[in-house]
Amino acid sequence: MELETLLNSRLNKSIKEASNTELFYAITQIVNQKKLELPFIKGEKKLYYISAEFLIGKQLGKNLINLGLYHELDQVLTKNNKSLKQIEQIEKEPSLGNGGLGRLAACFLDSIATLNLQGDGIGLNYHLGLFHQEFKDRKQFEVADEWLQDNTILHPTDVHFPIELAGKTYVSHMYDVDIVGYNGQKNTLHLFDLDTIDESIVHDGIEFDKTDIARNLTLFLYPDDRNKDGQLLRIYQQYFMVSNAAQLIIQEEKEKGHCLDDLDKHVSIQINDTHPSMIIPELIRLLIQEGIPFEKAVSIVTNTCAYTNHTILAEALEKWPLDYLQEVVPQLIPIIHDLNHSIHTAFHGQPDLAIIDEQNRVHMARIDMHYSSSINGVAALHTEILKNQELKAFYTIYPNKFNNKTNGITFRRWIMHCNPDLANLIDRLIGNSWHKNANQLEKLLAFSEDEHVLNQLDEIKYKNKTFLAQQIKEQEGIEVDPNSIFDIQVKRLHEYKRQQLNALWIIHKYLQIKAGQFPKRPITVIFGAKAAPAYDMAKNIIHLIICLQDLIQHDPVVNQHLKVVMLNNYNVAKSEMVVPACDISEQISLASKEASGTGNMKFMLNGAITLGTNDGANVEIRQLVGDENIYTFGKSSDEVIHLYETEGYHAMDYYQNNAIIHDCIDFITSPELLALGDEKMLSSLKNNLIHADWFMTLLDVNSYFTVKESLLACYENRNVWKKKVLINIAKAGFFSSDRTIEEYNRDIWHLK
Ligand code: NBG
Repeated sequence: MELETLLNSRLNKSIKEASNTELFYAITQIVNQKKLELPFIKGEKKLYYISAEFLIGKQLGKNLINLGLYHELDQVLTKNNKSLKQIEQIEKEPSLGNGGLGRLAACFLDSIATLNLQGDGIGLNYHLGLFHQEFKDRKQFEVADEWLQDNTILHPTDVHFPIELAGKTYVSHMYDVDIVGYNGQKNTLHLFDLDTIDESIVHDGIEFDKTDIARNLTLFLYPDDRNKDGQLLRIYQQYFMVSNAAQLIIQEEKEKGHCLDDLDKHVSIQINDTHPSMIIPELIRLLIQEGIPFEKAVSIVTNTCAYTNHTILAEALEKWPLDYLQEVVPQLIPIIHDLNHSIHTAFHGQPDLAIIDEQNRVHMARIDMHYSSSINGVAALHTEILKNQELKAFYTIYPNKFNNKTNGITFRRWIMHCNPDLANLIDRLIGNSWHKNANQLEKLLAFSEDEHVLNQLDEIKYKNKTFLAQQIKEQEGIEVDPNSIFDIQVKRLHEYKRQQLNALWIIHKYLQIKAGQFPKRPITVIFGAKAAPAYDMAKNIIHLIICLQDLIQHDPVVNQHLKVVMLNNYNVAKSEMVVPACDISEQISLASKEASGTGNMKFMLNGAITLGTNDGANVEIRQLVGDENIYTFGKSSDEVIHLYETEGYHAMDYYQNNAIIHDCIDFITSPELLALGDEKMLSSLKNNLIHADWFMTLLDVNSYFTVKESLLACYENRNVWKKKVLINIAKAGFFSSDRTIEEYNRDIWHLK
C-alpha cells in the first residue's frame, strides 16, 4: 500500500486534520509493522557487542531512512502542510549514553546491520538515563531524564535470567530494540533490567539510596562513584550486564545446537572499554559449570573475546578493590585468583602485568588484555600511544594482539538524516552510490573549481545556520546572526578537551572588542556539554562559559561582534542540529589525550573546517585533506608526553611571562564576571589554571589564538573557504563506520 493511504487508514482522519502527536504514533505503528516484516540477519558466527552505553538517539527518523521511507513520507506530509522534522521531535531521546563511546556503539550497530553482519548489542536499560541537564544561576544541575515515558522503541521479551548479586538471586528482564540496517535486514539491541526498579526513590535531582539494589540497579548510567556505595553499585551494574550477556550467549548457542567447546567458532564478543570486562571471568565460570575444564574454558574465552580501549586517561581504566568484588560477586573471586595466578607464573611476577596488584586492586583492562585475542585503539595515533607508552608492557608480550581501528560514524544519521539538503545535492552531483560506498564522495573533487556547486554548498550551510539560529532563539533565548561565523565545540566537558582554552579565547576577543579592535565579521561561539555530576572543575568551566555568555549578551557593543551560546542538555538531537550548521569545528584536546574523537568526523562530513590539535583522528583528517584544508596548532603528542615525563610544564611560568595569558586569566575573577558568577567556582578555576592545569591549557594558548585568527581571516576569502569545505566533504568517506566495521570484521570477528 502507498504510504499516504497507509497513513490515512491508521489515522481515522485526514493527515491535514491530524495533530503532530497523532501523526507520530501512526507513523510509529507503520514503522513497527515494517520492522516486523524484516528478516533477522543470519550467519554462521554471531557478534555480541557489549557496552555500558548505547547513545542511539531518536529512532523514528533513522528507521525511516534505513527502511527507505523517509523521502516519500516527507513529501506526503509536506503536501499536507505537516513537517516530518517536527513530528520526529515528539519522540523522547533514549538517554542510554554519555558521549563518544556510546555514540560509537550506536553507529556500529547501524553499520553492522547495514553490512548484513549478524551482531547484537547488549547493555542496560537505564530508566533515568545519564541525567537531564538544567542551568540555574549559570550552573549545571542534574535531574532525572524520564525518557522511558511513552517510549515507542523498547519491546519487552519473555527472556529472564537469574543473576546472583552479593549472594542473592535477582531475576532479570530483557527488553529489545530493533536495529534496522540500510539493507532490508535487522539485528537487535538487548537491554537488561529488573522489574523491581523504583524511580520514586530518586530525590533532590539525582540523589537516591545507593544500597537498595532491587530498586536502584538500572536507574542511572554512571551513578556517582565517589564513595564506596557508589562504586559497589557500578560493580553491581557491570556484573548484571555481563552475567545476562553470558547467559544469553550460552542459551542462544545451545538453541542453535552448537557445542560450547566450539564457542569461539560461532561467537565473537567485543568488550567496549572496561565496563564489560567481567564477561571474561563470568563466561569462564559458566563454561566450567557446563563441564568444560578450567584451562580449556580460559582458552575458549580468550579466543572469543576482543577488547577496545577508548582512552588513555587513568580514571577510565577501572581498578576495583578485590574486597568490593568479593562483596558483590564472590562467585568470580576464585576465577580471578586463578587467572591472576596463571599470569604471575607465566610472567615471573612482573608487577605491571599483574591482574591483582600489591594494593589488592583488580585491573580490569589487564584481564581484557591477557584474556582476549585482540586489543585495539580507536585512531592511528591512539593505537601507537597504547603500544609505545600506556600499554607498552602488554605490547611487548602480545605484539600480535594489538591493532588499530580508526573510529567512524554512520552516514545514514550524520548526513542523510541530519543534513538532507546536502545529501540531496551530493546525490544530484555524483549519484547515490556513496550511501553504501562512502569513498565515492571523492567524486565531489571534480567540482572543486565549480563556482555554482561551491555556492550551492554555501547556501545549504546558510540555511542550516538560519535553522539553528531559530532554535537557539526559541530554546536559549539568544539572538544569533546566521551571517556570523559559527564556531562550535560540542562534546563531554573535560579538562583534557580544553573547553577552557576556548573560553580564554572568548575573553581575549572580548577584551579586544572592548579596546575598540573589532573582528571583520561577527563570531558566534557555540558550546554544548554535560559535566559529570561529581566533576567540580568541569562544572566550574560550564559556569565560566555561561557567565561569559550573559556578560556578552548584555553588552550592547560587544554583542554586535561576538556571541556565546551554551546549549542546555546537549544530546544527539541537538547534535544533529549543530553539526550541519558549523563553520569551525573545535577539536582542541591536549595532544595525546583524545583517543579519536568522532564529532570531528561529523563536522568534516558536513562541511566544517577543523581547528584542532594533532590529536586522535584529527591527525588522519589532516592526512586526508592536506595541510591547506585543516588548521592545526599546538604542541605535538610526543612533546606533551615528554613534558609529563619530565614534569616540565609549569602553568605559572606562562601566566607570569605572557601578558595576554595573564590578562585573560585575571579576567575570570574580574568585577564584571564576579557580578554574574559564583566567586568560589570562578576562583577555583582560575587557581587551577595557574597552579595545576593538569591538561596544559596554557601551553597552547599562543598558537591557538594565532591559528584561530588566521582561520577567521580565511573565512573572508570566500572562494578559498568554500573550496576547503568541498574538499573536507569529499575526503570524509574514510570515516564511515561501514569502513570501520569492515575492518573489525576482517581482522577480529570473521563473520560471514
Ligand atoms: C571516548 C574518547 C573519544 C573516542 C570515543 C569513541 C570515552 C570513554 N572515550 O576520543 O574520549 O572517540 O571514546 O572511541 O567516552
